[in-house]
Amino acid sequence: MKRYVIVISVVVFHCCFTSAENAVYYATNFDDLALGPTQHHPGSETQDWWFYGVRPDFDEIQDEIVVKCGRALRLHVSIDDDPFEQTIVKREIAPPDLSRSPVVTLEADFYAVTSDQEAVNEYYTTLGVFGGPHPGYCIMEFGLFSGNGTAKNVRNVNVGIAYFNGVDNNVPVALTVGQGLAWETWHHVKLVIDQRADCYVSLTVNGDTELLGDYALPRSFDWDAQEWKRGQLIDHIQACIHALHWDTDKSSDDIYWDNLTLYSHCPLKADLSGDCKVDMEDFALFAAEWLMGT
Ligand SMILES: [Ca+2]
Ligand SMILES: [Ca+2]
Repeated sequence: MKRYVIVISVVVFHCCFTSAENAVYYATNFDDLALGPTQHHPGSETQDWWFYGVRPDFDEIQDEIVVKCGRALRLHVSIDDDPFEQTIVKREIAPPDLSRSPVVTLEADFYAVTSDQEAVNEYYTTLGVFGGPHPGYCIMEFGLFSGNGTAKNVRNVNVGIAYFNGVDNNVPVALTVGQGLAWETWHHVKLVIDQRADCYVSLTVNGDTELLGDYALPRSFDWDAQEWKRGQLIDHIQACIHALHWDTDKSSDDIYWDNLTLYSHCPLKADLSGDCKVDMEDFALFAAEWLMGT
C-alpha cells in the first residue's frame, strides 16, 4: 500500500512538468511558394494550395517588403474599397483527430501596415482555424486591431480574442499581452486552446505569456438549430482583413503573415497508452515496469 501511494505521487509530479510530442497539421514559411496572387479554390500546388476566398488580386505571396526570412503572405484592402469589403485567403486541412491531442496551438509572425497612421478608422485583421460541424465554425482565432476612434499611431496594434460568455462572443478578453505593438515591425503570436476542456490555455506575444484557462472558447451560431455551437472539426486556416472606412478617415491596409504553424499535443505525460487519458490502463503499464531491471 505504501508503494502504491508513492507511485501515484511520482506520476502526478511528472505530468505537470513535461509535455508529449506535437502532431503538426500545417506549417509553412511561404519561402518556396510561387510569387503572385493566390488562385481560385482549390488554389495552386505551386502556392501550397492557398486560395482566395471572396475576391482575387487583393492577396499575394510576396517578397518585396522587409521580410525577415524570405517570402510571406500579404492581404490587402484599398482606400477605394467599399466599407466592410474584406479580403480572405484560405488553406484547407485534412481534419485531424484531436481526441488524442486536444491542446491545439496556432503560431505565426505578422507585420501590420496602414497607409495613414493618423487616421482614426478601424484597422482589423484576423488569423484563425475554422471547420465543422458546418463550414465556418470558428475553432480558434485572434484579431489585430487599431484605430476605431483613436489615431492608429497612438493606439498602435493590439491583439484581441473572443470568448463565449454564455450569451455571445461579443465581449473580448481583456488582454495584457500583445497590446500597443509597433506598426511595420515583425511580431510573433502563439495562441493555445484546449479543445477537449473547451477553454483557452494561453496567449504568447513576442515571448510574453498570459494564461487564459478561465475563458471558454468562442461559439458559432447555428441558424437552423437557433443555438450557439462549438466547432469540433478543423478543416481550414483562414486569414482575413477588413476595409472599415469612416466618412472622414480612410486607409489602405495590409497584413503580412509568415512562419505559420498549426499543431497539437496531449499534455498528459502519464498517458502511457496513447489515448490522452490517465487511468488504470496507464497505471498497469507503469506498474508492470516498476523497478524492472533494478
Ligand atoms: Ca518567409
Ligand atoms: Ca492512457
